[in-house]
Amino acid sequence: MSKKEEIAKFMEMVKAKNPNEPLFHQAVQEVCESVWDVYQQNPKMVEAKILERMVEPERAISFRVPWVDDKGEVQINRGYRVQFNSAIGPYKGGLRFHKAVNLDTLKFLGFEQTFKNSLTTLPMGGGKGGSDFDPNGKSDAEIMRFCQSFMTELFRHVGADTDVPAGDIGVGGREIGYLFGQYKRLKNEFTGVLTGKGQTWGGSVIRPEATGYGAVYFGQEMLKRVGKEFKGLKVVVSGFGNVSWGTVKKLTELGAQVVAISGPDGYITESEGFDDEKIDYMLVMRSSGRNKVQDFADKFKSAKFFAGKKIWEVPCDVAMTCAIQNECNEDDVKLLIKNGCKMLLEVSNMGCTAEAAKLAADKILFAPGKAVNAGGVSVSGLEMTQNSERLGWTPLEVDNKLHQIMKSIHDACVKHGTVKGKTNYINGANIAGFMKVAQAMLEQGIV
Ligand code: 2IT
Repeated sequence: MSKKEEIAKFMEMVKAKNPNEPLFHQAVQEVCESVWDVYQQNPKMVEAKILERMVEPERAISFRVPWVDDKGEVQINRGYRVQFNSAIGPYKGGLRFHKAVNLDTLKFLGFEQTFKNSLTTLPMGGGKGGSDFDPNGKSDAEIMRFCQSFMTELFRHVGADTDVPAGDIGVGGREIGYLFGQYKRLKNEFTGVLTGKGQTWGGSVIRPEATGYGAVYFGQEMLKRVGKEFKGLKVVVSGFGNVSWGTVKKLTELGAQVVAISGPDGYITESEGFDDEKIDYMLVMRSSGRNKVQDFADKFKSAKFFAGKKIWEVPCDVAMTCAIQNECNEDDVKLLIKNGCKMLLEVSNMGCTAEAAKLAADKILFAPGKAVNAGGVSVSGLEMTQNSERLGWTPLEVDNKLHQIMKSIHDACVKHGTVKGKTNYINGANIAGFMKVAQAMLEQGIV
C-alpha cells in the first residue's frame, strides 16, 4: 500500500467511528499526513497504536445548561468538555461560546490543542469545551446566569491539577470571572482552576495580549529567516476580537501598517493605520455584544466599510487569520498571492481550509495555527505556574518568557519541518508536537 492509501485507510476508520464530524476529520487528516513517516519509523509506537489512541478523546462530557433569560423565559443550551489527552499534563484549553459549537467543533479544537500545548514546552495536556450559547445581544445578567449554570455542572470535571479551562471565542475576562466565582462558591476553594483571570485575583499580566503578541513574535522569526521585518509591511488582520486586538497592537508597535480588520458583517479598510484610540475601540466593539465591524467605520472617518465582503481581497504583504476556523479558502489564498501577499499566518485555530493551507505552504511563507497562536495557552501555562507559586510576575518577565517560547516553537518547526532546505511549518509543527506526546504515551503504558 502507498502512504496515501495507508492514510486513507486510517481516515476511513476515523470517519466510521466519528461520523458527521468534518472539522475533526480535517484536523486529524492534516496531522496524519505530516506525521505518517516518522510514526512508521517507530515500530514501538505503531505496535502500541499511539496514533489510534491519540484520535480517541480520553473523555468527552456533554451536559444540559438551563438558565432563565431577562424575560423570565427558560432557555436550554448544551455544554461540553472534551478532555482529549493528558499524557504530558492536566487537560488545558479554552471554552468557546458560539452558536455553531457542537461536539465536532470541540473535538477538532481539543485535538489541535494537544499538539499545540506540546509545542509550548510547558506541561499541559489537551482539552477544549464550550457551548452553543450565543452571547450576541445578551445582557450582562444573562451572561452571568448562563456562566453560573454552566459551571454548576462543569465544576465536578475540572480542577487545578485535572483540567484547567480558559477563554476562547465568546469567553473573555468577564465570563472567566463569573465561571471562577461559581467554581469557588461550589468548591470553597481558591485555586488556579481557570486561566485568563482578572489581574487582582490570580490572573497573569499579558494574558489578554498573549495570543496576538505571540503570533507576531512567531511571524518575526519567519521573516528574520528570509532577511525581512514587519516594519513598513502592510498587514491584513481578520476579526476584531481579543486575538485581532493583540495582533494589531503588537504589529503597530513594530511599525507595520494594519490596513484592514473584519467582522461577520464585512471588513473595514483603514488608510491611516491604527493608533491607541483605534486599538482601544476594538475592545469597545467587542464588549458591546453587537458583533459589527461597521461600527468602526461609523466612528472613524478614515475607515471605509465593505459590507458582506471577505477581507482577503485587500492587497497586503502579510495576512493573518484571527477570526475562526476555515475562514480562508483556496480561492482566497490565490487572490492574496495575486495581490502580492508574501506571508500568511494562521492565527485562528485551523483558520485555513486544507487546500488553502497546502497552497500557501507551497507558494509563500505559511505557518499553522497550532504553532502561531500558541502564545495564548503559553501564558495560560505561565499563569498556572504563578498560581502554584502564589506569586505574580512582572509584565517584562512574562513577555520575555512568551517571546522565548514562540522562538523555540518556531525553531522546533524548522528543525522538524525542513527537508532539502525547504521548511514546511505544517509538518514541522505536527511532528514536533506529536513526538513528545507519543513518547510520553509510550512510557505510560496502555492507558
Ligand atoms: O485556542 C487556544 O489555545 C485558546 N483558546 C487558549 C487556551 C488556554 O488554555 O489559554
